[in-house]
Amino acid sequence: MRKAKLWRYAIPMESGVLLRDRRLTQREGLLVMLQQQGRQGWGEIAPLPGFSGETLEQAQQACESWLRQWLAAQPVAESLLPSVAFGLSCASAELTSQLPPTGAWRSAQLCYGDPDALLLQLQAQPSPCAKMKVGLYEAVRDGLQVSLLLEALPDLQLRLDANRSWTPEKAHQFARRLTPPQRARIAFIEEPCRTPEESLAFAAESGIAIAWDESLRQPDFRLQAAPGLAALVIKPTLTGSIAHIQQIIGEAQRLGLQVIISSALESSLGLTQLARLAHWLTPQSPPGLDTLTLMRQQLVRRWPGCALPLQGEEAWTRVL
Ligand code: OSB
Ligand code: MG
Repeated sequence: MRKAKLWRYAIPMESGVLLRDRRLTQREGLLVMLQQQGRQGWGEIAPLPGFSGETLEQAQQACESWLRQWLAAQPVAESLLPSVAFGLSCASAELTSQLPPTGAWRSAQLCYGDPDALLLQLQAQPSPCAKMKVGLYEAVRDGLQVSLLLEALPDLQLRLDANRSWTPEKAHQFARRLTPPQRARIAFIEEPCRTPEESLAFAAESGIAIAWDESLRQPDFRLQAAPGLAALVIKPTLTGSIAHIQQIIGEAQRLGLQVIISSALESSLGLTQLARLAHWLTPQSPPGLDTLTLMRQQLVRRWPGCALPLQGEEAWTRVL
């Protein structure tokens, strides 16, 4: 006997969460629950505005039609919409116990707020791993800040993310503030320049390793090793099912690339599932999931140690 439920949720965000150019006041998405033979599987389907190709309405339609076929025990293909394929694959993987319970609960810590408090927090960790957004202010200032952080924490693993914001000149100004040993200590910088070609040229010139994030979702993208390319940052909500993610990770590993599982601002439900996925599929790489503090509530399940209140079911809208 199969049963399914589908709800819409909305979670208030901390004020001032900026996403590309828009302010995100609440995070909206769908919660799906599958039931079979006394077992339950949950999934979160949350297209990210400005990043996902699909809207929440389109995701809901696709999800409803998938669920109807599943309920009728008909063979049903993965949705072509990445957020739908991902959420439904999580719910299915929980039903079959394919998704292990243990999570990679230690993420790369996002650097924001008071720099002194940040230093203290990172110093208290056994093998600190941090991620800093760059390209929002002057490139020279970014360079100085990265240099300070690396000097203050000799065993810091540091990741940077420029979200394609630098011209080749800006990228060069940034790198000039760092000595060669400091450059070598940067694990990678995500998408330093506006095109993959410029980013690869920057890696070659600066000796700073790079990672693909946005480039992975370009229609003409082909996965290839390249000098200076160290890692892929995969956001499953923007990518597809667990099986699809496994396939990309396999290809990346054959090419010698590191893979980082990362958040697309999922709720605590999606984030805990991503942490479990990371523990299972990329155990060597701390995932990029430090985004729960941008929200005011948790959903369905708590992130270990997080004190934010859990949103109750009464706040959800049942749609199936
Ligand atoms: O810039 O990589 C980004 C989250 C949502 C949308 C875009 C981005 C992010 C993150 C997630 O940075 C956190 C991480 O990757 O560590
Ligand atoms: Mg990124």
